[in-house]
Amino acid sequence: MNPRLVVDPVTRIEGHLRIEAEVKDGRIVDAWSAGTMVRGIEIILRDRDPRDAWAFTERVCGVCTTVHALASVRAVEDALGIAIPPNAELIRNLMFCAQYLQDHVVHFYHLHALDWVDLVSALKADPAETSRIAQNISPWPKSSPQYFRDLQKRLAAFVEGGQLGIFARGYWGHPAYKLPPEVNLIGVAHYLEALEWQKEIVKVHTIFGGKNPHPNYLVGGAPCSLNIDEANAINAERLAYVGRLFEEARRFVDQVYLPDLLAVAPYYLEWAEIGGGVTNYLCYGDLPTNGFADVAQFKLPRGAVLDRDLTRVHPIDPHDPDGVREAVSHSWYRYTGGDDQGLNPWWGETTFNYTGPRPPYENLNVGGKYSWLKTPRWKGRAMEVGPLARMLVGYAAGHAEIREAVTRTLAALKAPPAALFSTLGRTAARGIETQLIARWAKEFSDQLLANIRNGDSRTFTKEKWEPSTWPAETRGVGAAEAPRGALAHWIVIKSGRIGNYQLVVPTTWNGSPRDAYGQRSPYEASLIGTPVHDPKQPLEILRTVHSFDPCIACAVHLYDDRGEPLPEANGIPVA
Ligand code: NFE
Ligand code: MG
Repeated sequence: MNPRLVVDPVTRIEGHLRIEAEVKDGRIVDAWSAGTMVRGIEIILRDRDPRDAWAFTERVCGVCTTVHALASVRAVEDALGIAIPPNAELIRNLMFCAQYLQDHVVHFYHLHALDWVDLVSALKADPAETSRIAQNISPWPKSSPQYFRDLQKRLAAFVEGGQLGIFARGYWGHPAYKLPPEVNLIGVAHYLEALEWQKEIVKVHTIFGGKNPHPNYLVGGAPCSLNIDEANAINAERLAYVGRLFEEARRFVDQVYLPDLLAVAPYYLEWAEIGGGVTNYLCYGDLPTNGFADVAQFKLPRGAVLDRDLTRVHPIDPHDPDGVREAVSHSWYRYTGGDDQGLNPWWGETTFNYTGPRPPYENLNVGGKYSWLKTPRWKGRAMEVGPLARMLVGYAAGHAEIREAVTRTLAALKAPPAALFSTLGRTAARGIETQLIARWAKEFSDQLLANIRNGDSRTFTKEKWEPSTWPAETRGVGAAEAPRGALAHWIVIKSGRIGNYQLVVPTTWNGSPRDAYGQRSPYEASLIGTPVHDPKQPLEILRTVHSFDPCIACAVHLYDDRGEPLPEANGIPVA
């Protein structure tokens, strides 16, 4: 028998992730996380026009669509010293908020909920009792006994027809599912409603960026014109539409997402003691309100929490060459100066070196290289990034709104702050954050309207647009908070072209393999101690891994049309 439990592919995520775990006496004692798809974006970018980089990097991923474009234009603006007009900042913030609202809601319902909600158990629910519970937790109107009865009939026809489709291989009936049938039925109802709703909020991207996924960006501003009275511009009618989309989003978050989170969590409070993982948390911060240089005015604060000490926030400087470094000791890459040295991304290298087993194989060679993700560290430490990191850093920084939202949620769950350092804490933090984002979106859209009314319709600057005005060599960092966590792009511009370009993305931080010192990254660390009731149905592994919301496409990239890693990429055979 395989000595390790293997989950490959992990589903309900973005990309290709493999988890191997050693289980002893019903608990995980060691774990390995591997991205099984190779990246190439950093190679594709070499020698291109830096003003085009956003269009390539944005296509790393269609899930966190837009954040890589944002990090990219910021990197170029940082390198060239370009300050964007206030309206461009607001438009970018609004696109950011739309992205978070969609991404977090979709994660909760479509990627994570079925780890906690037993779809098949919902068939046993009493529709009248379901309605009573739904009306007790929220004023959301779709809550009549008839509504739930109809839904249950549809679900029953689906299950009896043997056509479970994407739900066919679920672990339905697993004893770790604890919700009463009625709460399961509410979960199924909102799964379907969220699917409908999420296609609305992304229209914000089509208004400001022309399309979704992958809306347009612009070095120096935002690629749209503002004019209240002009039919082809962002006019009063479109701005009112944006306002309505955000209002509906706020209602959905306040009346569906958060009540569901608070209704489900009490059945799973043991998960507030499972899945903590590493003890350090990092945020670059985002949602600037006075230019990206004025970090103190960010809505999402920058900083690090170390050793879970919430009394202190440590400063983070993305420009510090000794801050973020990436090594490839256990990654299928090669560094010219040795794989164990951490390289700051400005000097980063992307050279493939596949030494892994050929399929079919039983196990990864975890003593050697075993992932396409590199291993980033901040001053040598493994850092968790994401909603939990943002809420912890905001809380520790004394950010009033974050503190209030975190405290209120903990009080509702009767849980101490230490409960945050867990699988449940990660999932709760994402919900808390979504609620804050929904409020801030309104502030940004009001501010944009006020600016236009006051006669400011500028959305971009042409300053430093011409490469003839650029220095012969310059470097920059574009830092951002993607939904899954701290994201930054490092760029070196030489003679008007990209000399080097490196992305260090949230899932690289969280899902990376061990470093040269054997320190585990967040996924691997968080799985230790996780119970596994039945190795054939590792539901518990999914709970913890999904709580991070993995996106492996962001973290690695590129396959050829037969599914083989590109053999001659970078001029070096990969095997
Ligand atoms: Ni493809 Fe991504 C986010 C980024 S993840 S989803 O959020 O950046 O690592
Ligand atoms: Mg990279």
